[in-house]
Amino acid sequence: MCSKLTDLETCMQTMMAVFHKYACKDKDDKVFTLSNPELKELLSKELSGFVKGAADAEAVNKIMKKLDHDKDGEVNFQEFVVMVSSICIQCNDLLMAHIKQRK
Ligand SMILES: [Ca+2]
Ligand SMILES: [Ca+2]
Repeated sequence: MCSKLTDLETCMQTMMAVFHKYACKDKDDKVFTLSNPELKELLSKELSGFVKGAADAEAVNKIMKKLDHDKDGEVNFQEFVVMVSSICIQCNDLLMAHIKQRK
């Protein structure tokens, strides 16, 4: 990586680092994808403020089903990025609505 990263590059690097930190938690060979328990741990430790039911097993099962587009029972990086992007878009929508209300 370059020596001086921009804010957005740092953000992208962090997204990769967070994904891989949790993707290799299970003691199996699926180190590049999130299993249900890995996703649950990631959500509860990294996104509990933004995702309702991040620590709730049933809610995580629903989230897992929604994210798992290729139906392999795991969340790959592409599926993870879709989730983070969707949450980011929703947060931006809320921010814009808040700004408009204050005008
Ligand atoms: Ca894994
Ligand atoms: Ca998948």
